Amino acid sequence: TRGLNTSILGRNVEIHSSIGSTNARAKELALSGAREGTVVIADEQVQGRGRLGRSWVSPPGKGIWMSVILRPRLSSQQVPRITIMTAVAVANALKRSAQIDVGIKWPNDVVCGGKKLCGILTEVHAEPEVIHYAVVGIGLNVNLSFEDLPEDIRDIATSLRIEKGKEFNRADIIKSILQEMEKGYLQGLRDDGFAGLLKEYERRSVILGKRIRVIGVDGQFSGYAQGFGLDGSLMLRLDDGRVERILAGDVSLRGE
Ligand code: BT5
Repeated sequence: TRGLNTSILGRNVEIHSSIGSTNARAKELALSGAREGTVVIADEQVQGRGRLGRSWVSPPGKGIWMSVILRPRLSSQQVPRITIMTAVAVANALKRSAQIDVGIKWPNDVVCGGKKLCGILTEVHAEPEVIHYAVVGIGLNVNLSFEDLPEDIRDIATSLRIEKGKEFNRADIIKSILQEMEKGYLQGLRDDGFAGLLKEYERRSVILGKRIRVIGVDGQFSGYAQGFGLDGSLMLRLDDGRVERILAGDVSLRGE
């Protein structure tokens, strides 16, 4: 935490050389009362997780695999805001510490040249009106080479090293992510701050105004990505003119 310029996030950090999943560990800590802003970082994850039971490739020493415990004053409907805030924070941090311009693919991907550079996994323990805790997992490919990527994700994944042709110091990037996240957390998650944050999100969106296909919990939809709601949902204009509000799903840009 040397040189870390935050008052909440990262004041308490747990570092592991190898762990199953930093999100799983952070949830344990949150349940046993860990304070807000606690961060779990691992050099390697052997059971890194994505959404819906998918796995996250997290080889030793090559990326940022970290989870942050938050205790935001939001209702459970506003949970998607946390992912949006984090995506914007990662994008701003990457601009600052790696001089790279990235896009955001709703809901949880940070992308570069159409490939996934970073994935975000927000898990909450909540009742409808209150969130007891939220664990925000960030998986960012930093120094992986093309050969480090398993074959099955070579077409869809990238890293800072692949994009910029050089290696990066992970601690510097972690610090800027935590600083940007703290700003987003304190200013952007509030009702009056979130509209501004959404503007930044929209500016980086790679789907806004495009024709996309979404596989959501309520089925599959095709349409135009028209905008994002104040709860973090996606507004999709269907071919019959109706607008479908989608809370979570997987977006594909290619084809129909
Ligand atoms: C995500 O899920 O993108 C959320 C990833 C969150 C990872 C972090 S690491 C720290 C913390 N601890 C955890 O255990 N997890 C969090 P989803 O949108 O479901 O995307 C998962 C899909 O991305 C996989 O099915 C693969 O296709 C692809 N994938 C897996 N590993 C990848 C990698 N390293 N880089 C790019 N794509 C990857």
